[in-house]
Amino acid sequence: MAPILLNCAGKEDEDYIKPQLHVKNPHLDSMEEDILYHFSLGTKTHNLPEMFGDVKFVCVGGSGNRMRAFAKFMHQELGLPGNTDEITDICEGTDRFSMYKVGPVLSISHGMGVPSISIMLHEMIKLLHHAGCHDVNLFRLGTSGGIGISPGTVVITDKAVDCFFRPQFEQVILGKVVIRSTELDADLAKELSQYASEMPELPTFIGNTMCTSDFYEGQGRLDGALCSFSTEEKVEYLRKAYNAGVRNIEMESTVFAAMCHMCNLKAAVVCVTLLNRFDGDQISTPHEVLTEYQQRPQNLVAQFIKKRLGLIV
Ligand code: R2B
Ligand code: URA
Repeated sequence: MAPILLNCAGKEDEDYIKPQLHVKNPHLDSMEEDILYHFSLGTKTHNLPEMFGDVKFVCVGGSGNRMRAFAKFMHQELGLPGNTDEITDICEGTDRFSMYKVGPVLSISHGMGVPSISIMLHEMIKLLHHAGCHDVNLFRLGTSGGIGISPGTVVITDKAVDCFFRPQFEQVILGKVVIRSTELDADLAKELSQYASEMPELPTFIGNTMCTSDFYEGQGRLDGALCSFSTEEKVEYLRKAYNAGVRNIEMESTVFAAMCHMCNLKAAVVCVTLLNRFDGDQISTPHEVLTEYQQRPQNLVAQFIKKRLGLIV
C-alpha cells in the first residue's frame, strides 16, 4: 500500500497551510555555500533537496548505534523494500554524528550534552532548510534517570526545565546571557500519550524533564569522582524537583526544545527512565533489560509515524 502523507494535524486537506521552518539567520542568504561541517555535507557538494526533500520525521538520540538500530527498525515497520544492511551512514565522512534515512524518516545521533546536540541541531535545521522541507515533526528519543517513577517508564516531556526547574534555556552569546523558551508542542505530546495508552506494554507518563549539564554532581549523584554534598542534600534536591513536576533528568532537552521552538519546528521529547533516583545513582540494571528499555521510546515514535503515514489506524 502506498503511504498517504498526511499534514501536521494528521489530516488530508488541500487548503492546509504548511508550517514553515524559520531559520532565523539573515547571514545565511548571502553565503555562496554552506558547509555542514559536522555532517560532512554541503550545499555545493550535495543535492540536499534531492537527498532530503521528502523528510517528514526527524528522530534524534545520543548514540550512533542506537540511531542505526532505529533506522533499521523503521525500515521494517514501514515495510520499505530492500535489505536493512543497505542502510548506510550518510555522515560517514565524519565520526562526529551518524545519520540514516529510511523513507521520510531521518535518524540522527547527537552525542551527550547540550553543546553536542546544539551543534547537531544547527546543522540539522539548516539541512532541512536547504532541502526545502516543511511539515516536519521532531523527536528526541532518549534515556534518563527517573524521579519517583519505576525504571522502564517512558516520560513524554511536558516542560523541559533547567536545574532551577525553570522552563528556559540560557545561552551566553557575545558575553551576554540570552534566555530562550523551552516550550514543546503540546498537541504532539498529547497525541503520543494517546498512542501510548493504546500500548499496555508501554508504561508512560507526561511530566517535566530536567536538563543538566553534568551526569554526576549536576544530577545530584553521590557516585562521581567528586561529590560536594551529603545524601540528605541530594534527596532534598530530588524531592524539590519532584514537587516541581520533574519526573526525569537528562542532558539535552532544554536546548532541543528551545531551538525547535525558535525555528517553528514541532518537537517532542520521549525518554525512558533507566533507574529511580530515589533508589540510587548507579545504573546496575542488566544490559538486556536496558536494551529493552531503550526500545520503548522507539516503539512509541514508530507507532506515531505509522499512524501519521496512514499505515495503521
Ligand atoms: C541521557 O543519557 C546520557 C548520559 O548517560 C545523556 O546524553 C542523556 O541525556
Ligand atoms: N541519562 C541521564 O542523563 N541520567 C540518568 O540518570 C540516566 C541516563
